[in-house]
Amino acid sequence: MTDTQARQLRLPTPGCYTDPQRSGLTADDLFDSVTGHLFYTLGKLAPVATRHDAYLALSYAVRDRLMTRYLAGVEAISASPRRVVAYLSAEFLIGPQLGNNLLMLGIQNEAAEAMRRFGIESLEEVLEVEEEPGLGNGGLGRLAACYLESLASLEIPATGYGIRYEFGIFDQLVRDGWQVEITDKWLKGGWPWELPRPDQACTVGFGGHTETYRDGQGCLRVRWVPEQLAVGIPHDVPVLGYRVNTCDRLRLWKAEASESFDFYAFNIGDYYGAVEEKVGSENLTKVLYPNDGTGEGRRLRLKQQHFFVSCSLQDMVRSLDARQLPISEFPDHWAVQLNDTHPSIAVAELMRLLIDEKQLGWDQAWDITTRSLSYTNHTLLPEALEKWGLDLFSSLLPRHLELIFEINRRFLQTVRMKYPGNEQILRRVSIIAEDGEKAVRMANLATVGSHHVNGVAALHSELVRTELFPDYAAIWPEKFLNVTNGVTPRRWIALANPLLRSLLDETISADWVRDLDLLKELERFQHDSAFLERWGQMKLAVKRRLTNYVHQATGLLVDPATMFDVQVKRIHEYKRQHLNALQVIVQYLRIKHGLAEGQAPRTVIFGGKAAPGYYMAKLIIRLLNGIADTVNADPDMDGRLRVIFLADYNVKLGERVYPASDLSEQISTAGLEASGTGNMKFAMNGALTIGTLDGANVEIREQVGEENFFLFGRTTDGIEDLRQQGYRPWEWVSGMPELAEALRLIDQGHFSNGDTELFKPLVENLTGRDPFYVLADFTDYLRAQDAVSAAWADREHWNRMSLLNSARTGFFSSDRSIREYAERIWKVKPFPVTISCAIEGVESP
Ligand code: NBG
Repeated sequence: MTDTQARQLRLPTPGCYTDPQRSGLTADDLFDSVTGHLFYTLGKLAPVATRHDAYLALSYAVRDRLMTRYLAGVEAISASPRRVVAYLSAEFLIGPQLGNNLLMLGIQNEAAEAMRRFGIESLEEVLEVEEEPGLGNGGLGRLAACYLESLASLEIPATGYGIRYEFGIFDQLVRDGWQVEITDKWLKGGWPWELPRPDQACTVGFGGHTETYRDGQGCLRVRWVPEQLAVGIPHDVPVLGYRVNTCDRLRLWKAEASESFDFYAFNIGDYYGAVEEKVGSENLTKVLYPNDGTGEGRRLRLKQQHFFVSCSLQDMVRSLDARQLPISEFPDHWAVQLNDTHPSIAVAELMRLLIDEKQLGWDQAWDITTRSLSYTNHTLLPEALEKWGLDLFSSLLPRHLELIFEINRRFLQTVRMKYPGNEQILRRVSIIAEDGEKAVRMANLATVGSHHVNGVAALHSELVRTELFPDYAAIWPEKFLNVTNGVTPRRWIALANPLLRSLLDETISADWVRDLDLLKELERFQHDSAFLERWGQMKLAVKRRLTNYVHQATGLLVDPATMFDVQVKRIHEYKRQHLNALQVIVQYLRIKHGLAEGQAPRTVIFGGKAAPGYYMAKLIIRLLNGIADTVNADPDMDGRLRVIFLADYNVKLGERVYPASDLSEQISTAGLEASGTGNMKFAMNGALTIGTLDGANVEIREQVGEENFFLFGRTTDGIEDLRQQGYRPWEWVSGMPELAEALRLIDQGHFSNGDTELFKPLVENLTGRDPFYVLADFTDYLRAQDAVSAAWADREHWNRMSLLNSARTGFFSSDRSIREYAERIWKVKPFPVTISCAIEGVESP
C-alpha cells in the first residue's frame, strides 16, 4: 500500500481527523486541499477558476483546519462539563474571516505560497474578494466580535448567540454628496464560514393567549398558546483563538416558517395564501435594524429579539437535558451575558422556560435566572434605552408580560420594605413606566434580573451608577461595576498593520500578540532618534497604502506626507462630525486669507454611515462632501488641505484606515459616548488623539500620558453647568469671528453651489439649540488643533508621541477586558483543549 493510500484509509479518531490534506499546515497540504475543494466542493477546473473561486476553495481548506479544533472542544466540554459563556448579542460585526483565520492558524505565508502555485501573485488579491457580513451597526457589534475572539484566544469555552440577518447593515454609496443606501447582499456569492444545523432547530411562539390548567399533581399552572410559530435554524461559525486549539462558536439563528405550506389554503386554490405564513416568518431575520432609527418596524424588532433569545435559551436548556443534568444546575453550566438591552427579554423567557416548561416554582426559577444573567449597558442616550408599549408587548408576548408584572410586583415589594412610604422611588425603579404611555423598560428589566450590571468605560460606569440608575445602585451597590472595553490586537494590529507587526516582532518578539502589555518595551526607544525615524518611515509606508486606496475609491491624489487627520465612526450629532467640519472650514479660510502660517498640511478623512431615517446625520454627510468638493477643487489648497469622505465605512475599511492615521478625532459631547473602541484602535496603531474627556478617552489619556494627548472641551460637569445656566448658542457666535465666518459661508451656499436653503436646518440647529454643545466647545477645539499643528512641525517629537501611544495601549486589549469579565462576572476559567494534531509550535497540555 502506498503512503497516499494509507493516508486515505486512515479513519478519524475521536476529536481529531489527521488527514494532512484536511488538517496539515504546510503550503503543500494547503495546495492539495485547495485543489480538492475546487474540484469536489465547487465543481470547477483550475483553468476556469475565478478569484472568487480561489477565495472559496482556500476558505474551505482553512475551515477544514478549524473543524478538528472545533470538534475537539465540543468533545472536551461534554466529557468534562464546565461553565460556558453565552454572549447574547443582536449584533456581531465579525469582519472578513479568511485573513483572520490564516493569522490565527499561523499560516499566512503558507497560504500565500499555495495561491502562488495557482498563479495568484499576492494573497491580498484573494482576501480582497471576501464580502464581510455586516451583522451590526457599529461599536457594539464590533465589540461582540472582538470579545468572542479574545474568549477563544484565552481558551475560554463560549458561544456567541445572535441573528443571521439575510441583509446586514446597508452598503453606502455617495451620490451628489448624499448618502444612498443599497441592500447588503452579503450571502449572494455563498458564505463558506457557516454550518447550518437544521437538526438543532428550535421553535418560538408569538401572540395568542395564556390559559390555566391543573397539572398531574393538581397544581395550578399556566400554559401559553401562541398564535404563530417560527422555527430557528442555527448556523454555526467557528471562532478560532490565536495559536491555540480553542475554537469557540458563533451560533446565528435564521428564521423559517414552522409550516412552510398551508395545504388547506392550497387546496381551495389560494396559492399566495398558502405561502403567506412562510414569507411572514422568514421576514423575521431578513434585515438588521439601524440602531438609531425611528420608531418604524418596532414590532418586528421586538419579534427579532424574542426570537433569537428564545432559541438561544432553549438551546442552552437542551444542552443540559442532553447530558441528563438537572435544570437546577443551569447557572453552573451557562454564564449568560446580555449585550445591551436588545436581549433583555431573556429575563422573562428564562423564567417562562423554567416555570412553564420545567415546572419549577417561582423562587427557584428566579434564583436560577438571576444567578445566570448579567447585563452590559452601552449607552445613556435616552432614545436608545428600549421601551415597549404594553399594547405591543401583550399582543406579541402575553405570557412574558404576565411574568414581568409578577417580577415587578415582587421586586417593588422589597423596595417598599426598604423605603417605606417613598412612592417616588417606586416609580423610578419600576420595570413598568407609568408616566405617559405605559411601557416595559428593558434596561430596568435587565438590571433587576441580572447579578451584575456593567458600563463600558470608567466614566460611563460612574454615570450609570450616579445618573442612570442611582436608585438601583443604592439598593444593590455590589451589583454595579465597570469593565472598560477593549479591542483585539490580532485583527487591529497584526492583521491590519503588517508593517507595524514586523517592526514589533523584530524589536519586542512576537509575544506581544498575546500579551499587549509587552508593547511597553517600545518605551526604551523613545529617545533613540534612529528608531524614531524608522517609526516615522514605517507610518509613511502604511499611509502610502491608504493613499492608493483613496485614489482608487475617489480618484483623488493625496500626499502621504501630509498629516492624516481622521474621523471614522457612525454619523451622529453627539459624535460631532459637524464640529470637525467647522474646524476644517476655518483651516480653509485661514489659507484663503494668507493666515495659515504654522498650520500643518492635512488630509482630513471622514467615513461613516448615517441611519437611513436620521435626517440631520445625512445632512452632515452632505456637508462633509460639499466641503470636500470645494476644498479639493481649489488650487490654493494644493499641498495644504484635502478633505476626503470614504464611502461605506465597515470593518474592512477600518483595517485600512486605522493603521494609516496620524490624528484620531474623538470629539463627542462629554458624557455621551459610552466608551468608543475606534479611539483604542487608532492609539494602538500610533495615532495621537484629539479628544474630549468622554468615554474611554479619559483612560486612554491616563495611559498614554496627558502630554501625548490633545485634550479640549467641557467636561460632563461643565456641560451640565452650561445646561443649567440656560445655553444660548447664538450669543456665542459674535465673540468668535472665525466661527461666525465659517457659519456664514455654509449659510451663503459656498459649499452647496450657491444653494442657500440646503444647509439651513443645520446652521439653524447649531445657532438655535445646539443640543450637543458644538459651539460651546469650538474655541477650545481650535486651540487644541493649533497645538496639533505645532506638534506636527517637530517630526521627531511627533514620532515619539506616536510611539508612546502604541507603547502604552496594552490596557485596551480585549484580552484584558475578557479576563475581567471572566474573573469578576462570569467566574469562568480557561479550559485548554488537547488534540493529537495540535497546531505547529503550540504545546498541547
Ligand atoms: C455603543 C457606544 C460606544 C461603545 C459601544 C461598545 C451602542 C448602544 N453603544 O461608545 O455608543 O464603544 O457601544 O460598548 O451602540
